[in-house]
Amino acid sequence: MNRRNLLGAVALGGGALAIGGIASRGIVGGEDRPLSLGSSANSLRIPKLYSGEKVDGVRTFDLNLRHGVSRFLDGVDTKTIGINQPYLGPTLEMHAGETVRMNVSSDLSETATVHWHGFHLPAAADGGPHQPIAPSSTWSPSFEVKQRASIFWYHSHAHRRSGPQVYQGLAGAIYVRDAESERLDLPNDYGVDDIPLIVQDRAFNRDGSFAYSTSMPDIMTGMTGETLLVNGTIDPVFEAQTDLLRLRLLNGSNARFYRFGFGDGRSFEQIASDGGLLEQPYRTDKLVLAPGERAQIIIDLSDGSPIALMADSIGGMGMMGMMGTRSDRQRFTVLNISPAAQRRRATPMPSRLITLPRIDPAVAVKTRRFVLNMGMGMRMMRGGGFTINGQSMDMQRIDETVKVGTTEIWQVENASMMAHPFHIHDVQFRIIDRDGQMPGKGEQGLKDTVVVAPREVVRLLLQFTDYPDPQLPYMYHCHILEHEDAGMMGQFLVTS
Ligand SMILES: [Cu+2]
Repeated sequence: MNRRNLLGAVALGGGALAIGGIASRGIVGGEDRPLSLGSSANSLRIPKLYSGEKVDGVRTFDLNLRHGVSRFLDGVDTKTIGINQPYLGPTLEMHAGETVRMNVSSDLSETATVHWHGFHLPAAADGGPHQPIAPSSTWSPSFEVKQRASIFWYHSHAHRRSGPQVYQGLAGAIYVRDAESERLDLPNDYGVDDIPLIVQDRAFNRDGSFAYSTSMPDIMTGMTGETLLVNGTIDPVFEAQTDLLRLRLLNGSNARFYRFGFGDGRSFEQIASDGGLLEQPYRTDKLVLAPGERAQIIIDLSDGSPIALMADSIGGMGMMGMMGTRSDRQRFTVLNISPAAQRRRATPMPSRLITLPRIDPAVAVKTRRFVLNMGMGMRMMRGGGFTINGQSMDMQRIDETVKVGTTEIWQVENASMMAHPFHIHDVQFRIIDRDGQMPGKGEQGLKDTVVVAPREVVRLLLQFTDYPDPQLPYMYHCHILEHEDAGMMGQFLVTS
């Protein structure tokens, strides 16, 4: 931890003491002891920023998957999974153009994987179900960071076990930096005015354990819970030291969709989508993120009043709601923001951010259709109902083969009764249209996960620029993790 972040952490701890007398230990991640988190007004945990070590010019990260114990609720412990810590992992910081090596060791009792969500990399380094990490073994992929600056994330993608492993905590954020974004006058001070928010809903049993369920209704709707964790914090408070605050929102939930907005209805600037900055800030007062999606926003606190980032639970359920057994909470407080009396003054926001290349959909050599469906009745009961183009995931079957160096249109159609976030590995794509209409301004940048509503047709433009491999596939799938685990996933090769 550098000095700046240490000061930030101390300031946060002080804020928490002023508000609720909550113990300030465990605010910055990285400790192995159980975290002391009460049930109200806790300081927001900021994951430790971890930049690895340069070894022979390669930025090297040592990541250890482990079982842990965390205290989210008063008086009871929760068994969790974390990376280098009891729950979740550090925020990995890396730079576009450099080579990284990830030494991922596992002390877990079951096979896991770590997928670098949103990264353009060789299939062998992707961390999908074909790169299992057995207990007591180490997986060490190396790849060049070819991403634009944004928030990405790493999480379990184990075959049929992504849902329970991510639920227990096998996830963390990645900050990719690049020269173009660093030149812009945007809040950029990690833990001070640039904050990752990993938003996850969880259900707990009375003994404190996570209530992860594989009942049919929970698989159909995806696993939801009534308690919101933000970076592993319940009811978090953040004391802002600056007028402008940049929040990097990551929907790390297994299944819940959120519409974010502020309690007082104020507008904010959205500056980035999943894979990078938008061309210009987009002023709005609401923002929808499905599981897997990210966005960055900048909020102006110069009026000094405390505000709350809220999230309404939306979508997804559709007609499935009537089949669910648990009540569904509709509105969550994500983060209480308390501006400090002394704050760094706001500077004007840049009106332009970056320029993205224009790609003409007419250059696409092929259009592929992907029809998402959930079979009903007996087929669903037997667990074979989650399909893409009528087929459930089969590790031995290659569904699509793409030629390297080509541009394609992928047309994703939702034939089911609930919305699905469709995620594609290896590429950052652009949304051409939704039912023939231009996507909203917040979706006109780089994306790797896209919501497809019931009966909607979404067309995506993808460029497959490199990394041919005749054998190892990439995945495409629904990012409701219970749907992915139940088979709503397929595999594509990129070949020369
Ligand atoms: Cu789905």
